[in-house]
Amino acid sequence: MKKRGLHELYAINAEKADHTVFGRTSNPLSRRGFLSGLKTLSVLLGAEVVYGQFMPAGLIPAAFAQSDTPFKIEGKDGLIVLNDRPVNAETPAHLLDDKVTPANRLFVRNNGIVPTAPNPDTWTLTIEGESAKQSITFTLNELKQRFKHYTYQLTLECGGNGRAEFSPAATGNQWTTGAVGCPKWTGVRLKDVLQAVGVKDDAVYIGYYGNDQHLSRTPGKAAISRGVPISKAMEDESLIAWKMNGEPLPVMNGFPLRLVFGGWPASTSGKWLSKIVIRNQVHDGAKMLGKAYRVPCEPVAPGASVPDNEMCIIEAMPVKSLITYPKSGVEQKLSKPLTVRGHAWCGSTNVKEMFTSIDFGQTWQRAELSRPVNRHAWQHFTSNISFPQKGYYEIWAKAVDETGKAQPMVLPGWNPKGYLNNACHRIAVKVVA
Ligand SMILES: Nc1nc2c(c(=O)[nH]1)N[C@H]1C(S)=C(S)[C@@H](COP(=O)(O)O)O[C@H]1N2
Ligand SMILES: [Mo]
Repeated sequence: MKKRGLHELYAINAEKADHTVFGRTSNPLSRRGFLSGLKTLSVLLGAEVVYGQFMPAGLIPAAFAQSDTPFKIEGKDGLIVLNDRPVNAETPAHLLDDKVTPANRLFVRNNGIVPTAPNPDTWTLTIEGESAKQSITFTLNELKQRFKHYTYQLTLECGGNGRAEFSPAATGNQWTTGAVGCPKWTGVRLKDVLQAVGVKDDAVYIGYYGNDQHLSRTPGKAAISRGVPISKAMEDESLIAWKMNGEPLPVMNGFPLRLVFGGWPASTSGKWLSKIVIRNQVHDGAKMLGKAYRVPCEPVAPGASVPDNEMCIIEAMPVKSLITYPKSGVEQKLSKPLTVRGHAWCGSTNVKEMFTSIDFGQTWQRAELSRPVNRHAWQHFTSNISFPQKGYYEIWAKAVDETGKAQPMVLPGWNPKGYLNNACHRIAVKVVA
């Protein structure tokens, strides 16, 4: 018999999964069924679900939502591997607790075959394209010597982070919450380099090429070649980086050179960077077209088939947050308040307010929120939480951006490839006497 994961069961039919797994039913006519299901759930959790009457049906309790299988990738610690061909691995929420994400805790998302032993001494970066005034090839040393260095803390989040929860399920890596991180990056400004080469007036986009191979190993075929509009390329914080947290980039994260566009889908941040093209049209490289990194321009019904010409390229990532302490499933003494903490970010603006809830979103308590160290860096929150009685709780976290947009509590707009899930993060807490 094929073993099915909890997410898969819930993705196929959430209500049925509720019934199968917990004996819960959301049919209002059988409220008793729901309540007896809650009892089963409480037995499994080992505690009463205190606000159980508010708990949405068809919701996987956070206590069971994150798997914890350890696996080792060179230079990474505690990441959960979702795929080994190509290598893709995410970081459990409680291992993202650092304000600055250490290299060994930054997720890995590869579309092709990682270059073996890239040589920084012979590495070059070429800038060309129909909207470049000339073509220039820089060695790594020339780049470092010719342009001023800058360091920024920049948030990288894969456009598919959170995909695992979409229903109907979307194909691709089943990221839960861990395809995000915010290390410190050092490099030169992309705009300084582009301006040194010369940008024609008709430039609209840049595209990147990296030295990884397509999975088919077809020579000259890119695994991925994406980019950003020229306005994003010209931001001060858009970097060509060779360092992460003061050290050379890990091979898995693009050694020796990569782009970093904070706040935008990380697929724009080309790794093993060898060429940048300045385009007079929207870049049309691998994974720019069709359904890749695009969402329906207008909302669609879950499961709808959407023609390619009604799909729009994802730009800034939406407002989002993550609880990084405590680890989901923690036991907490009733007599002690719990200080939860985590990070919040938004691809286009800053996060303005942060809230937590212990009653499945019935009421919200304001959290303390720090300012970002620079644009496109994540912010940090803390919230002191007291519980009214012992039992099972979920702590939900909700960020609101400067335009007033808040994270949704349920899944946001379904889309064919499962991008942009910024639903509230939640953790399980068992309060004991
Ligand atoms: N050359 C190259 N650049 C790439 C990719 C890739 O496969 N090849 N993956 C992209 C995607 S989809 C993401 S989410 C980020 C992941 O960056 P990380 O592996 O350093 O976390 O790199 C982007 N840059
Ligand atoms: Mo990605």
